[in-house]
Amino acid sequence: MDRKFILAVAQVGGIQPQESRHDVVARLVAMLEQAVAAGAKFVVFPELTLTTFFPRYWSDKISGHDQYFEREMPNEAVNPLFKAALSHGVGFYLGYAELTSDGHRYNTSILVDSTGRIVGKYRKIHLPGHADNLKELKAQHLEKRYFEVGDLGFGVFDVDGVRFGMCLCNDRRWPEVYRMLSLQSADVVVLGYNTPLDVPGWQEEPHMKMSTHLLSLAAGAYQNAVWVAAAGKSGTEDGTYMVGGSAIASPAGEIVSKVIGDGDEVAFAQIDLDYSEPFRQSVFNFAAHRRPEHYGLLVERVGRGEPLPIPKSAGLT
Ligand code: CDV
Repeated sequence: MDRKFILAVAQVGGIQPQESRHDVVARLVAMLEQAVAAGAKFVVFPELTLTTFFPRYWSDKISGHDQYFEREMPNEAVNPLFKAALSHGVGFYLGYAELTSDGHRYNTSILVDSTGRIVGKYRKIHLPGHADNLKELKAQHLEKRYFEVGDLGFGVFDVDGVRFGMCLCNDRRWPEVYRMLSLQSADVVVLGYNTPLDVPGWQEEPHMKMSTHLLSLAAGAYQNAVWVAAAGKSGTEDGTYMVGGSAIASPAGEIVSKVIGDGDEVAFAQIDLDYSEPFRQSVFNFAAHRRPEHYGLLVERVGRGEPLPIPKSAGLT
């Protein structure tokens, strides 16, 4: 890819539990072709793209939803997407549920380059929701039950000459994620998401679900001088509304492109990797201004705790 290229985010409208992967993949291919027609070189698809957002359903056995997991990637159902991308010479990001040959379940995403090779893999680290059965609720959020915490860390990968970092959904709300990726010189952070309007234990005004989503993308982009592109599932899935707003944020912290609806829709932005440079040379010149010797608490402490002791040299009694 050149220093300037067109990036697309392909939002996927609600997928019902009975919909087949073949039908979903046909929708993805149609959007990939729209993106190609607009000149895109890379397309971002959502988290758990291939099926309905199954962590809303309880199962007594962890394996009770294994029909929603992929045992290999690519596979017969997803091949048309790989083939279409290869024939057009575009790369893509895809999220899916992964069941490994030794029985581990992860919420996973991959990066595929323009030659159809999988060049990057990420397993979701910030798993939201709960593991217990809140059976009074129609839609639960059981990611903590069905997935293990990812074991691959936050990697940055070369895709056709551009450094891509990736994460998944809830990760986008955590500043540590973007900083981990930007310290490895990521140029673009891509992510997929599923954000139900109602999440057990998460009280927010409905409109805040959209504004906190966009705020997270813009803040991550600005504070790390990276481009951030996010594609969601949206619309109604089995009676549960999923927030849309698939968007691209620039290193200036602006949302420069965003879908307008909550169905299948592609949004585009002209990415200029050189646009990050003035930010990287000035206010966010990490090498010049970061002070890791004062950030120890970030890795020592997980939850909120007591204030740190004030050094004696402050002269306070
Ligand atoms: N799939 C997600 O990770 N969703 C979370 C919330 C809504 C549970 C999110 O941060 O969007």
